[in-house]
Amino acid sequence: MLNANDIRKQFPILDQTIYGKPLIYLDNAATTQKPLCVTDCIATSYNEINSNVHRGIHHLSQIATEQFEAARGKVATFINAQRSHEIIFTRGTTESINLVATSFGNTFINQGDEIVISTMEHHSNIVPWQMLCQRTGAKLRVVPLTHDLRFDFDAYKNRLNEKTRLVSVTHVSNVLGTINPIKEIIETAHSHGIPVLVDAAQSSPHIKTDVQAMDADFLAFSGHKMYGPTGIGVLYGKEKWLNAMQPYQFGGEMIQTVHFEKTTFNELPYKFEAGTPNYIGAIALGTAIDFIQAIGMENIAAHESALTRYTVERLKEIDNMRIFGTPDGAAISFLVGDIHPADMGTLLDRLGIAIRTGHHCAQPLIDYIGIPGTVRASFAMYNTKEEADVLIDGIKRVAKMFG
Ligand code: 7TS
Repeated sequence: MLNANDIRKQFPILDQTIYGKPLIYLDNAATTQKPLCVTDCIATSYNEINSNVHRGIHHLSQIATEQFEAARGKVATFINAQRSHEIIFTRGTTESINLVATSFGNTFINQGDEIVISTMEHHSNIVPWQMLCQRTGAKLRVVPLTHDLRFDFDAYKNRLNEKTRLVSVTHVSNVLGTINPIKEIIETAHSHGIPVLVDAAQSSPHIKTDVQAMDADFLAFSGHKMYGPTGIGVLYGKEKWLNAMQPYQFGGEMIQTVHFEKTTFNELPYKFEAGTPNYIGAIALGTAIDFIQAIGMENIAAHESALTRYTVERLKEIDNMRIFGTPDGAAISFLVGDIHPADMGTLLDRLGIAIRTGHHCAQPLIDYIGIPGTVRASFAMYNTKEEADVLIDGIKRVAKMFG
């Protein structure tokens, strides 16, 4: 088991007051705070080894390149990828999904083809496919949810047919905290010969990611949601798909030879990394992964699940509490009576409690449930039971104000 109070010492931002109250940071699904080792790594990298990667013959460029490629290796180990050239550095989950929508889309999607997503997707796993469908005349098919807001597996099976070219689903819902049966989802798609993209933005910080065990064809996640810096993320893709796909962006580094008559493209992973990459971000993401590994993913998952279960039980003490779905990840969405989520959020903020309100970039899900939005508390490894208690007291106070 991990000691959250010890871990907090690595996160100086948590040690502050907001409106005179100790900060209770429960907006980790949006972004996590960064430990000192990550911010130190960023400063040290800029102060000591900064130099553009893959182009310099000089010493610093070689060190920067080595560290950048070592970070790629750490990511590969972290998600158990077979080959480190299956790791593409991107800006984050959003760019990773856009990359696949563009490159896989341009290569494999034609009029009449179908792409399957679910009702609980984040906008960044909806809109890129919607735009691809508009461009190509393909069709977006959406898997509904069961009455308890879980992925409807029977409906999913019915959505798959000979026209389906890709399934793209989230592993963990950013709104409901539901963990989807990703292995079974992939197995079912594969039995029809359909590849699957996994949106791991909300799972990579919380549960062990193993692309080989789940047999994912693509997997996307963001560094900033797992204690790493902003502006760096990952697309994992099976070599066979990445090799077959057209490049995403064009420019330096992604080419092999350029002549005005003809250009040839670089090998993986560089084919998909046009321009100067965020190599310092990647190096610091590697440090964030070291940090996570030192604490242990199993310990993190156990701590966050216990905290989520405890908070759900305590939330149930509150009159007119509605908890949406089954929060088995590290996020809980709720409403109290008819208190608007924005009012709840504003008043909790005055108590130093940072939570998220609204549609959480999953508007179709919120419409599906038929509510104006939710209040969402989401946990990280540094959150404590005491903080959950402060949240509960805060909600009770707000509820009392609204009578
Ligand atoms: N997919 C899921 C499941 C997400 O939760 C998010 C961000 C994204 C994709 C996009 O990630 P990005 O790093 O590219 O922006 N989710 C949230 C959230 O729940 N609140 O703020 C951002």
